[in-house]
Amino acid sequence: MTFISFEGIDGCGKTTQVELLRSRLESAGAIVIATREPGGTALAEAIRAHLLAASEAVDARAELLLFGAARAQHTTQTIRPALERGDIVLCDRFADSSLAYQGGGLELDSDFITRMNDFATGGLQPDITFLLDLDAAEGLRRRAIQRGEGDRIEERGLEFQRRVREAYLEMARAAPERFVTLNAAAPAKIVHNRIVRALEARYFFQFRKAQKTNA
Ligand code: Z5A
Repeated sequence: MTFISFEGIDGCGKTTQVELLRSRLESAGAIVIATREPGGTALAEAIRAHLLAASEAVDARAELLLFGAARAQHTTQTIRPALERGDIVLCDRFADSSLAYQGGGLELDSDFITRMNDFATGGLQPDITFLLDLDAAEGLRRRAIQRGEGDRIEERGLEFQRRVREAYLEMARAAPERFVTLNAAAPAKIVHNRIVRALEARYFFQFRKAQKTNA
């Protein structure tokens, strides 16, 4: 079973790294499911659309519970079946995002969020989590270049993003056996190579052939 999650503040490069790793793994012959949170099923994608573009003020507890609902559906419908088939699952955000954003950013009770996550996932945890650590201002700058206008959560601003980053760093310090923290300010190719090396060191994936091809 191999469940790999990618975490970090907005604009840290998760999506870029998921795609690079997917392509690397597939060229080495693996069957890979790349998915995301909130999302990964029709219902969870619908929740995502409401969460990121709600036209009314969203209560913080309602927001947390909607992320939890999307996670429960995603875990049951997409992630667990893929892991049971023996596929490698790459997930762009998972339960840690609620602890970082709704816990660290919105300052909701992190013990409750942990219980909600356990309830939503049935206790499923990634085997390894790559934390792409980036300065909050740089993350917002990248997102502004990319899309021009931010979504509802991005618009919470710099101080919010800083609290989110700190919450991630604290989680990574508390669980070094699961988290690999990488400097996301490095060029994308270098970050990717560090991810591949960390996976080789922990899982002995057969990347060598693909690495030679792509070098
Ligand atoms: N959220 C939450 O609050 N609670 C939860 O429980 C969950 C989520 C699950 C949507 O997530 C929102 O939901 C998010 C957290 C909240 N907050 N917001 N908004 P999302 O993952 O879909 O949104 P995001 O964090 O903003 O991700 P993103 O837009 O997909 O960005 P990214 O994946 O981190 O980065 P990227 O798209 O790969 O790259 C961003 C830009 O930087 C792009 O132009 C790249 O070309 C560039 N880039 C990438 N890597 C590099 C490097 N290494 N150097 C320079 N430039 C780079």
